[in-house]
Amino acid sequence: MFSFSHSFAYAVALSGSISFISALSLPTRDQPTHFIPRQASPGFSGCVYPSGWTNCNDKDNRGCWVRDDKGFEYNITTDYEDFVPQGTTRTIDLTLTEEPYTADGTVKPLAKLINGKYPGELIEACWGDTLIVNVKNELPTNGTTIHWHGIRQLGTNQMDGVNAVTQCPTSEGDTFQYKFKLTQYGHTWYHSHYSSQYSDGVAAPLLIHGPNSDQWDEEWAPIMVSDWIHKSAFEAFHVELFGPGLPMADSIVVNGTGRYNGGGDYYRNKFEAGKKYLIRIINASTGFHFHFSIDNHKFKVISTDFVPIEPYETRNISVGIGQRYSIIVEATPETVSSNGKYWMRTEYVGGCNAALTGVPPSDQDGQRTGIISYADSTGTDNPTTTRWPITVGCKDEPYEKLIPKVKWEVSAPQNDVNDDVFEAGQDQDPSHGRFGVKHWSITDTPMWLNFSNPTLLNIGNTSFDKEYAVVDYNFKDGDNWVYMVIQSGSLDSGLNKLATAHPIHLHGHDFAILAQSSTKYSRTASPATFNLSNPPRRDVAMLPAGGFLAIAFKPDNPGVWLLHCHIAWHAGSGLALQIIERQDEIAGFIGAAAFTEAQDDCKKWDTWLEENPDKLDLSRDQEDSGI
Ligand SMILES: *[C@@H]1O[C@H](CO)[C@@H](O)[C@H](O)[C@H]1NC(C)=O
Ligand SMILES: *[C@@H]1O[C@H](CO)[C@@H](O)[C@H](O)[C@H]1NC(C)=O
Ligand SMILES: *[C@@H]1O[C@H](CO)[C@@H](O)[C@H](O)[C@H]1NC(C)=O
Ligand SMILES: *[C@@H]1O[C@H](CO)[C@@H](O)[C@H](O)[C@H]1NC(C)=O
Ligand SMILES: *[C@@H]1O[C@H](CO)[C@@H](O)[C@H](O)[C@H]1NC(C)=O
Ligand SMILES: *[C@@H]1O[C@H](CO)[C@@H](O)[C@H](O)[C@H]1NC(C)=O
Ligand SMILES: *[C@@H]1O[C@H](CO)[C@@H](O)[C@H](O)[C@H]1NC(C)=O
Ligand SMILES: *[C@@H]1O[C@H](CO)[C@@H](O)[C@H](O)[C@H]1NC(C)=O
Ligand SMILES: [Cu+2]
Repeated sequence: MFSFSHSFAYAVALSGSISFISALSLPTRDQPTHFIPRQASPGFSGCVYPSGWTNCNDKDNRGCWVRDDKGFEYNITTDYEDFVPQGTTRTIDLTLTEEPYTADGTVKPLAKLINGKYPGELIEACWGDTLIVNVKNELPTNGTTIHWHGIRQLGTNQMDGVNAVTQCPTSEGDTFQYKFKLTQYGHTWYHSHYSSQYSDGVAAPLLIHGPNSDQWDEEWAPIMVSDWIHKSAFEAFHVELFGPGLPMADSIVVNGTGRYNGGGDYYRNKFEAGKKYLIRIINASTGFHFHFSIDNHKFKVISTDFVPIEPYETRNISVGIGQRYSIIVEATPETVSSNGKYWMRTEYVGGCNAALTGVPPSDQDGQRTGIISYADSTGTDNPTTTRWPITVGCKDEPYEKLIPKVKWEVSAPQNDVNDDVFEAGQDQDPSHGRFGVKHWSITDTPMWLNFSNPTLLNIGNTSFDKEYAVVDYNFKDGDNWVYMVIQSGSLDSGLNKLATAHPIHLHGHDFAILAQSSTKYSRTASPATFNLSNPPRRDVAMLPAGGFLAIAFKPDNPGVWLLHCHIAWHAGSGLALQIIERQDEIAGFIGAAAFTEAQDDCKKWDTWLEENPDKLDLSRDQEDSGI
């Protein structure tokens, strides 16, 4: 019988004292490696595992991943929080530049690109790999950091890529090396966490091959969907704070292609009749919730963020910012179109956030953004299909449909949940923020950070600047739970916060959604409604307008972790807090080298600032929280 204490399982035991094994050495087997080719992008040569492990992932068994000669498997039911196969190390070089870019027919003069592309460089890797990513900043007037959205960063808080929290920004001409292990699988995106920078283009997909909860024949590389703004996002953010009105996006861009005032193009891809396609969607928007559908095609949803779920069938999917879904579309339309072509629709939700400018009227009905052509279709004519009768709303997929494959049973919390109720909203008292204008916040004070002073270099502190919005989670039992409630708007009316829906993202953890309600939290009645039995889990969840979100996670990852709204304008305005998890254990957990490196990088940043006052003067140019 195989036992999980086997030496090459990835083991993490974090109760009381920490024993963390970041990169277990390989079993003493032969050196040759095993190779699993997969075809998501042409440049990728496949997965590499130690000799003795064989691929068990084929089109009839997508749930299996690798198997050894004793019959042990890593598969869709393996608890990836505890057991991870031993992959390979991949090194990737990224360069950030500022240059004009045209995604929708109209030039965006100050686009900021990763390796000259938008979406930026696709990083493709495999479950259990270690990534080394060298990020070179050639942006003339901005620092940068890169955040690996949803990646656990277990024991590597300093690699989370949040300036003023885990590091100083990387300055112009400098390179920062990120190194971390991929303990999860699925797809995500990576993006800048420096002010509004990702909204200008510093965002790209990250695909980690692993098992899936249903069968498919062909896989597509991830599709990054986003709103697109022609002017600089830094200018647009100025409008968020000072008006007039709210910042508007110009178009919807599907994997880099969109239409604006008659220019640009639709996203295009092909289906072969009868095949099942694994399609991976990422909402990389700035301010924008969307519904995705393909006319006449049903599909199955198989994952929420990094969490594989029991497949369910639908015709449309509601994707909040930062969220990801994998879907399997069978190329068998319910009604065959006359020319073999079908509209792919990406509709933004009015009332959820600000509207679009410049969308061609013909595209407005259900927002036509892409064309799927069957292999046998001909001609250059557009599809003639009509939209499914769907209604769009500013909310997550139905809670009860999101059933995780690997079950989590949530036990009673270590904290009193009523001590940890946070009000997310727009603070109606301008004196609580900077510049005498209204700000978004989730603690009493809108977040405002000093790029030169990351929290990670302040972990000896007994108190923090209120604008750092630090929340102390000093709960020592990493095997058990802490709960948090996030209320949209005021619960106790102290600050008169305005209620709306927000996509809430937590770093360093997947969280269980104990409740997602559109009514106000009640300290007496709500806890009894919490779902503790394999609730949905992910790393971004919609907080319903006027309602609340109750989440649970295990404090097994000492570090400083951001929790924020993923509407970039709201995070920039201050809707964010940082959880200091097991403060006195962070230094030992991530290791002393992390701190000396962070200090060196801060020196470089400070020196660059001193030497380039004409390029960047933060007393003048910092208008947002910094994240
Ligand atoms: C899948 O993996 C789990 C644990 O990793 C193992 O217990 C189970 O037997 C595997 N399933 C199959 C069909 O081998
Ligand atoms: C970032 O760069 C933009 C130009 O693309 C500039 O307008 C803005 O002031 C810079 N902001 C910061 C904080 O570096
Ligand atoms: C989406 O864009 C990425 C990055 O440019 C590219 O590698 C990938 O192939 C595209 N995916 C699809 C499905 O078109
Ligand atoms: C992305 O998420 C935002 C905010 O939740 C939403 O407004 C927007 O419509 C989403 N975009 C898509 C294409 O689903
Ligand atoms: C999406 O499709 C499902 C299944 O076809 C349907 O029940 C549901 O009402 C649709 N959702 C919306 C928001 O229209
Ligand atoms: C808890 O959530 C899961 C996943 O959505 C669902 O299957 C289950 O029915 C829920 N249980 C209760 C008691 O609501
Ligand atoms: C930001 O932090 C640095 C380093 O701690 C400090 O020298 C500087 O005075 C701070 N700036 C402001 C505006 O507080
Ligand atoms: C940490 O504590 C010192 C000393 O009290 C204080 O000056 C500093 O501002 C604190 N750091 C933060 C990030 O609040
Ligand atoms: Cu928000």
